[in-house]
Amino acid sequence: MASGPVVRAALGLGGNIGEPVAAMARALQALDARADTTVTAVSRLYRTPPWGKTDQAWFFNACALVETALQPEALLDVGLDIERSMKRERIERWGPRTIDIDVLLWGDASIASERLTVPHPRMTDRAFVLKPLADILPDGVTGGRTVATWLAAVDRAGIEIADPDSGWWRRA
Ligand code: A4P
Ligand code: MG
Repeated sequence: MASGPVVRAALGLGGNIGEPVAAMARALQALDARADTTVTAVSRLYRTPPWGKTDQAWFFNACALVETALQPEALLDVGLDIERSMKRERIERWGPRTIDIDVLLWGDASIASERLTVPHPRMTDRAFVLKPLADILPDGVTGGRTVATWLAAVDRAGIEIADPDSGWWRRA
């Protein structure tokens, strides 16, 4: 697998069917267990109203920072493998899912390939991404503004803290 210098990347995790918290925890544990990737920070755990397609269950969401030697597409593939191993069913866009792992940021890189767009193009519109990301990277800059600034500009209505302990993912 292609690897190089260690870069800090930000990931967004979410899910709303089955046992999403256990799935997110196992995903982070699996990433942290890899020789090429270390989980360095995890947000609190949130419950969030569904965005986009609103007639579905509430989600659990969280964000994590990793230090990784994986190139961006390799990191995407690792996330997709983890999603697949948890039997996520890809039925409809923005629809229900066991677990979704998005690559939000990979260092300062801007990437627009067929399979990967980084920074994630919709992250700055989404409170369910920005709220947890602000726990761990409030001063991170994307699109010319900090995460905290983007967060202040979006509708945060309904978002709740489901677990205030950022160690939730080691216990689940
Ligand atoms: N892809 C391209 N760029 C990326 C990236 N930066 N990170 C490609 C991850 N994947 C990326 O992904 C389809 C393909 O996008 C991947 O195979 C990869 O090659 P997907 O997750 O199945 O796409 P999607 O879900 O159809 O669309 P999108 O916009 O990625 O949806 P999201 O962002 O996954 O959002 N409401 C709440 N409250 N909480 C949520 O977590 N999630 C969604 C889905 C909708 N509403 C939600 C939540
Ligand atoms: Mg996605």
